[in-house]
Amino acid sequence: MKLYFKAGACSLSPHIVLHESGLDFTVVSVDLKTKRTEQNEDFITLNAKGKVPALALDDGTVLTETVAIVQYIADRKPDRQLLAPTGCLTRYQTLEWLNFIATEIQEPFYALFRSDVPDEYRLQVREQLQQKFRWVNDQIEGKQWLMGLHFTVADACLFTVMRWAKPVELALSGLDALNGWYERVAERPAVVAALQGEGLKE
Ligand SMILES: N[C@@H](CCC(=O)N[C@@H](CS)C(=O)NCC(=O)O)C(=O)O
Repeated sequence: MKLYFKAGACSLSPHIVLHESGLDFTVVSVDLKTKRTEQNEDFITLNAKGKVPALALDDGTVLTETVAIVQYIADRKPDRQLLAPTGCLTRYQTLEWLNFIATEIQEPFYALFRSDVPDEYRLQVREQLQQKFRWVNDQIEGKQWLMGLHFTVADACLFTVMRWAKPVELALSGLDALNGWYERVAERPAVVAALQGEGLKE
């Protein structure tokens, strides 16, 4: 399997999950401006949406969309308990988190990275994101991971988008449960390996 990524982007989520899974994979970085890979391939021919992450499977199939990719990887290695089996309520509760993170946190965040967004809208997004992170903080209170005892794909995805708070100076101070959880995630060997693989950590 080959993961197409951009350092620190949403592709970090499947990158973490791949390391957690123990599956064999390689990574290829993509220049999102030129849409060319580090091997000078035309990324658009691989993923017409022009976005990372994209996961090229060994048979040539290309899977896109973070939420789909992390589930696919987790299901390839059920023993790692990154996602509960089909039919288990906890699976759907983890998917509830994945959808919330993708639609309520990841998508709105993009407005804060764009220069063509009116300041008023940007301010509104910042306040809404802070409110959502406060809600997440309350959910994590007293738990080791989002789903309790097991680190899941949802932790990988939340960690990835929470990393974006720093570059846009979104204050998350005082959210002790959330910040404690973030530190625990950051210490996981798979997370350290993914960050190193993207040149984000020595
Ligand atoms: N819905 C997609 C969104 C992917 C996405 O927006 N990726 C960003 C990086 S985080 C990207 O590649 N942007 C490049 C562009 O919009 O041209 C997912 O969750 O995988």
